[in-house]
Amino acid sequence: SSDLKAVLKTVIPKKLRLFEHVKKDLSSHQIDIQTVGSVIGGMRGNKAMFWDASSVDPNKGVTFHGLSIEECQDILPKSKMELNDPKSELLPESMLWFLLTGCIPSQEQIDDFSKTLAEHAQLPEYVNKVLDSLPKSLHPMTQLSIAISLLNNESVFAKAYERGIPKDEAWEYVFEDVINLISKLPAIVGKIYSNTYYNGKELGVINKDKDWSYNLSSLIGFTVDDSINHKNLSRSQSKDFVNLVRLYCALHGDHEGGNVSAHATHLVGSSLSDPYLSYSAGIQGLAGPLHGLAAQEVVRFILEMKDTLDGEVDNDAKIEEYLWKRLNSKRVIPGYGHGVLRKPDPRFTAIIKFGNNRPEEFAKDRNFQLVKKLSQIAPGVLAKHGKTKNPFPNVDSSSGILFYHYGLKETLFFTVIFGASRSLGPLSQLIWDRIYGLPIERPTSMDLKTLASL
Ligand code: FAM
Repeated sequence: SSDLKAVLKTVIPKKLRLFEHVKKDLSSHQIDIQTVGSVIGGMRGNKAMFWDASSVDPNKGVTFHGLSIEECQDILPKSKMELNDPKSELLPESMLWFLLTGCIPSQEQIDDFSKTLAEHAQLPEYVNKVLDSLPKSLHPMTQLSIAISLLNNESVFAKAYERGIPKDEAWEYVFEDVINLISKLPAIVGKIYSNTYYNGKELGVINKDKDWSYNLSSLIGFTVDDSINHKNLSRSQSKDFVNLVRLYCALHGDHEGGNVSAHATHLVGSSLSDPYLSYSAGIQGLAGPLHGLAAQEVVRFILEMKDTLDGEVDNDAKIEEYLWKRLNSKRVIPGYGHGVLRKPDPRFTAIIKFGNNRPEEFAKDRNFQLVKKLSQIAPGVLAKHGKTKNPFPNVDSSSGILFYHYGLKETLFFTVIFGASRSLGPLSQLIWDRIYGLPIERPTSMDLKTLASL
């Protein structure tokens, strides 16, 4: 990571100059009009946060420093082992580098960076022990937030702050914590998976010559070469699971600042809680069914629907009927709708493309076919239902069913992978929050009597 830090240092002065200009000359510039609707309506559409690395256009979806998903797939480095494989996907560590610095890393920089991450992957023994002591029935997302909180014990930022550090040095310690935390996520994810579903059996290894997603996949028993006892697991032999993790994690890394996980991380970090505590808060937000937990809800929903349809995944009328039943029982259609987007999520489209490009795997997968069919039918039904402002599929609509296809069938676990990936953006922003020296976040609340008397 020393190289990443060196690159970051080269971009800081220019950014700081721009920030100082904004702060000094534009602070009283009006951006938005505050309404009562926004105060009681989850601040929807309120331009009230500063977030630099990604933005979400209601019609075009996410861009990362202005680049679309396809552009990132074209430009950002892949695994050094698979340079000639056209199906090899961009690496999440390339996305992290890009989000943090705004610079496109070279292949060599990413090869080194993957190695650095793998070298710091090992968990302290007390983290393993606490995870081992948790009940298997504890939701994997709760386990994830516990593990990340525990690492606060390692925080160099927290220790430095206690010692006393000048404000403009804080980011360097935060940087160290962030890289350490992201390095350890594959091992945390692997440990939670093996404890919850395989009695703590070792399912794979950290290989220092492999990338972050490869190691994550290995630790949950998904790499053909490295996995221990691979033959005993019901797994697809395809190495494409690793590519799915790469694509999924790179795409889920950031989605501007207003979503619950990003916002929670930023808010908690603004009180100078260290990155472990801050991101643990983000994870707890991601664990809500209207946010990241939709990843698990969609798969349960698709499987249930397929059962009800008795395998007739082409039967439009039956699908419509199923959707209406769900809506009439006042339940949401998981994987549809969005707080900002007003068109199909391009991340959904990218994941569907991943499946379409692999007909040998997915052409006969009826769950995958149902996901695609649903994306044609549900928007019409939701539009007729007339409530949601966006009847189109969001990111969670497609991804889980692809994991399921490769043999990752424990639905409650899907959001944990989302949790590993969402670290990239919010933790990059946290470093920048400290570089800019942003203040503690402290909006003002209003009571009902005051609102009613307006
Ligand atoms: N099915 C049924 N009703 C829906 C709906 C859906 N998929 N999406 C929105 N609505 C309803 C919503 O419940 C609300 O009803 P009430 O007025 O009775 O409260 C109404 O439509 C207006 O909502 P909205 O303004 O269009 O959406 P919000 O910005 O309030 O909420 C979501 C956005 C994502 C929470 C909402 O669309 C939803 O609940 N979707 C299903 C869950 C889901 O897929 N979440 C994952 C989102 C994903 F992008 C992520 O964060 N990982």
